[in-house]
Amino acid sequence: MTAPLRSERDGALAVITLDRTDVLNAFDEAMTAALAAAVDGCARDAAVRAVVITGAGRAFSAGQDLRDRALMIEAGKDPHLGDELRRRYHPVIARIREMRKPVIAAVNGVAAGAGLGIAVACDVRVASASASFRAAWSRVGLVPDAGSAYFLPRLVGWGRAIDLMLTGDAVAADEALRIGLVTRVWPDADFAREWRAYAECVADGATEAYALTKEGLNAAWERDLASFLELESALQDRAGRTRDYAEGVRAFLAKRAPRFEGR
Ligand code: T3D
Repeated sequence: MTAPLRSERDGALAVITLDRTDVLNAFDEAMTAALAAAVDGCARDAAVRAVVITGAGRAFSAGQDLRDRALMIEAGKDPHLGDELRRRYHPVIARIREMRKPVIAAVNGVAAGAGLGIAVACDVRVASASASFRAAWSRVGLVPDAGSAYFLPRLVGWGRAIDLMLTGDAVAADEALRIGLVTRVWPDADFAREWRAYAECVADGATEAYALTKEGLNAAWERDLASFLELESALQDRAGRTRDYAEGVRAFLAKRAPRFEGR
């Protein structure tokens, strides 16, 4: 049996490539387990300072493998989808959000259903010109899952999110850029080179400050202003004690590029 994904290290950058191309990288049991393990491995490996999730072939991911679900339905089994989410998808979402390093979704093609859910849980989304995004759940009679109803309205606004969720219409890359669903779009031919250059730049950054940035952004969604400002002070206290801060200030005054170590 071939592995459902590849996990590779290139210096400080880890790249996880979803790889079930015959089903547009749809998630089966093995692939969600492998993704959770790969994300965990990146979180634990101190040498990794940024993570990219992308897809092999022409898709990022078409979401849950519906062939598996068809088998369950035909067999008359209760699919217990809530349990499936708790067991297979939610740990991946939580690990991406809790990871103390930036996670970039390099969306190379269609991202549908839980594939969209994984993409919107990442810190940054960049897309190839032929990528598209589809809140596919309504078309198979499900509710948006894999955290998408939490993240999508925060990225594109409530009105547009519910429109996408009700219709399941595809959003093309240029439209995704316009509405803030992605932040960069590159031509297909340049995509792999461009996302790698972008991600390497992030991997060379002040990793500990990025971790604290994520902590602040995660908390900002839930806190009132007063408690957020208190948290911000605590985070900046910690950032101010890093070697990277000292290096950043020295580099600025010496008029040179900083050499961050990530701590
Ligand atoms: O169940 C739970 O655990 C709960 C969690 C649910 C999370 C979810 O993700 S639910 C939503 C599941 N995903 C979808 O509903 C999307 C289904 N796919 C599509 O709508 C279309 O395939 C796309 C819009 C993504 C792409 O369309 P297109 O025309 O470019 O490609 P295609 O011809 O439809 O697909 C190519 C092949 O991939 C095809 O197989 P074949 O005919 O060549 O043998 C197709 O069946 C297969 N494929 C695509 N998506 C899935 C899939 N096979 C299994 N599962 C899929 N999700």
